[in-house]
Amino acid sequence: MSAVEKRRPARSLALVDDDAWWRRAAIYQIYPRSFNDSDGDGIGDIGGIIERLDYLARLGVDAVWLSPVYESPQVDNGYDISDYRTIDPVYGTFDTFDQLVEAAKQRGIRIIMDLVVNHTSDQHEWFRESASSVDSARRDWYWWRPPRLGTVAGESGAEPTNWGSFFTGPTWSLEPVTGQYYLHLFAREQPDLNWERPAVRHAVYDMMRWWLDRGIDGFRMDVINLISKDPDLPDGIVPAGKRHGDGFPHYSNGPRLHEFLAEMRTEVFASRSGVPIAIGEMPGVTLETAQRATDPCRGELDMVFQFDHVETDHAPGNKWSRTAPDCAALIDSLCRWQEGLADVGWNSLYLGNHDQPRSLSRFGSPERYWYRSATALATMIHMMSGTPFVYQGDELGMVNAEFESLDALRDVESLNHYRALTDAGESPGNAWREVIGASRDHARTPMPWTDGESGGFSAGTPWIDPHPPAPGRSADHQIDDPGSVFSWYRKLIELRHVDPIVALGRFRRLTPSATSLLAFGRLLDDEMMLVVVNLSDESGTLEPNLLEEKVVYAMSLVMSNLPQPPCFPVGTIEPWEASIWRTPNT
Ligand code: ISL
Repeated sequence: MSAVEKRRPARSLALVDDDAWWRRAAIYQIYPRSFNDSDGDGIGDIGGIIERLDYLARLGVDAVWLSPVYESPQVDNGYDISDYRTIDPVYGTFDTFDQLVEAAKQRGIRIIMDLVVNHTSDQHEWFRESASSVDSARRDWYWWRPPRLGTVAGESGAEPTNWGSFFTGPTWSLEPVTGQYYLHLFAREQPDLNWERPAVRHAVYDMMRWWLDRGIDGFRMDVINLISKDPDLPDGIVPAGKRHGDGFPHYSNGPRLHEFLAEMRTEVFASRSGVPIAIGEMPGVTLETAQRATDPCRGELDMVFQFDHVETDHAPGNKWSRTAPDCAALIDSLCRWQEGLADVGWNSLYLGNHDQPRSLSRFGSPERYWYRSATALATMIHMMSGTPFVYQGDELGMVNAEFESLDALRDVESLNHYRALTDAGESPGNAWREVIGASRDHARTPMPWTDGESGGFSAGTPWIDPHPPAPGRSADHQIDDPGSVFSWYRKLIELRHVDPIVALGRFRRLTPSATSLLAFGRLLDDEMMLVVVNLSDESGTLEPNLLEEKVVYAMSLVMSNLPQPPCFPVGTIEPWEASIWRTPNT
């Protein structure tokens, strides 16, 4: 292989420079409830985010994705919205929200809202009206069905389909006023909107335009690949030993998904200056669907969140059945997406979010190699092709919490799952072990701004127990320490901004599959960046024939996470070593 390949002109540079600001960007996810509390009620809020904007500016991120702050009964911490055009009082008011947008803009940070439109809260006026009568003008805004033929409403098996919900139990609940069932793929308080109805879609587009007019820069769209369902709603296959059928093939990536996304693009995004970003969360998405959805020529989304790589440490389709971490599988999965979206589409790059246990606890080695494994994982993600996302606290090397009992958990998914297990006869001990292995609450403990019990998060009692980090690892210790995890993230983000190869270079894997030692190149014109990461507690060897010898030995070191930086990229690679190399700039 020639050392420095000519980059295929797959991407339009004009697009990169003007409209597609996000190709050069790093995006920070804030889970507002756990970020910073400004009013002492124990719950993070918008005022608290404003107080920490300088921290985000220091980190250097270009945009913030804000998990939902809309009015909500908070059954699923805001992913159950009762009014899309109101800020929940727990988080603030429109005044504080507008201040946030303005203060962020002054620091060059854009605000991206979470858009949860596969479902609403059951307290949303649309649903209340829909539920009130079979003749309601909004009846068909949601999915209503009578009991299954030959059954009586309320008896077991009367649900219109046999599907199991994401949050345990059936996806249908009986509504007593009309005696019919409504569909909810998540909690019973999260009824699914019926996107088959044009009025629903246009109400959503109208709301999205309204938000963009307020000065936000785009949306992260919750489970957007679930909005088109097979209207026949067929039963799913019941896996051995399970109570419910698998409805996923019938309610995900449905027949009208691409049509709806394209319509949304035209109705909401086209002709907007500043070009807002459209990021689709798509559990279970295939590479092929992601290519179609993010092909710029088709005009749907800018990027999707796929889940393959974060499913490498559990049984297929069952997050509760954890398997040993396998960094070789993690690497192979990420590389498959790098190669799969190399010519068409764009990757979003992440290891953690508010639904995943802490990535450092899953894939790193926080006991033995806390700093090195945190920085190695970050290096792999940030130097790949795509837009990197930093989940709050990952830049501080946060790890899973040490919850001791069920009372400490808050998440509806964890609590429902525990109840289902014990109802089915599982011992409390076994149920606890299963739940705690994968609980989303691990990622939802408060940000540790300072040392000490509540970590400077709140003057009151935090809504969920804090998990104080080891001494020296809170934000105030890390921000000015050039050898901290925070500073490493800051440098990675800076590198993306200053060196076009990070945003635009073509990805090329250089090491074979099935190993946790990864070397890859990023190629642009006649230049190359070389990234080496060893995701293992064992040292490894990188053979000099990785590239042409004269190239390997001419490369200069850009960053290394070792106290004694290496002279060459090849040879012995230390446990969790990460290094970035560059052909000399010409
Ligand atoms: O969290 C998961 C598994 O533990 C995922 O299956 C998750 O439910 C899925 O990725 C969809 O997540 C999104 O929609 C949910 C919400 O609870 C999540 O917080 C959100 O990210 C329903 O709105």
